Amino acid sequence: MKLYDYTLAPNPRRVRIFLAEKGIDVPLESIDIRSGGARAPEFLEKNSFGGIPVLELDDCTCISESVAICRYFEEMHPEPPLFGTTAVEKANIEMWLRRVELGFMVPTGMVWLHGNPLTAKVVKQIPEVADQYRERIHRAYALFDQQLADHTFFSGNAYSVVDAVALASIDFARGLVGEPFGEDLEHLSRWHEDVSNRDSAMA
Ligand SMILES: N[C@@H](CCC(=O)N[C@@H](CS)C(=O)NCC(=O)O)C(=O)O
Repeated sequence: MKLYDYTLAPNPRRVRIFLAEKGIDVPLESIDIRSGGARAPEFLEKNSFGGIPVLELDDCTCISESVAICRYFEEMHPEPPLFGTTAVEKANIEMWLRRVELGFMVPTGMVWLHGNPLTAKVVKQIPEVADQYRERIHRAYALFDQQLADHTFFSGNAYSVVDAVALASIDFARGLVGEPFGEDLEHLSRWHEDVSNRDSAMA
């Protein structure tokens, strides 16, 4: 088994954080996405959509999509449960995963593509598109702050896969994309400090 990875990319980091929380060790193989490694014909045989992370099992089955890879490991190693145990917990975690993905990571990706010189060759950049999505990033930050005002973690009072996904996504937005959350968002700041201080954040 191996996980195709790239240290600086946010989506493989989600999986690395998740695995660290579970205490699972998986060999990593780095794919240089900057030189198109995840779009090379031999890599497209592992993931026809391109992109990393990809988990390759010993029988050569390949699983892509960061959250799908996390779900695989949840099934194989149920403890500690990071996708919830009751029907309500599972639904709540799914709800927050979709909110982080669709309400935050999609806008972050659009600002990255349309507003960053590093991606100028990837798309025909439209600065107004970046501006619109930048607003959505900050709207999502405010909603996250509201949720974290009375919850220790994103989906309640236990650490879950949402925290792993949110930390990797938010750190990408704050860092490479250049859209940090404001210091006035005290609950989001408190959560960020807490989850960044866990050993898994270094994964
Ligand atoms: N929805 C996918 C996104 C995968 C993705 O966009 N990966 C980026 C790295 S964070 C990538 O490989 N980019 C290079 C490329 O697509 O060629 C997931 O959650 O795994």
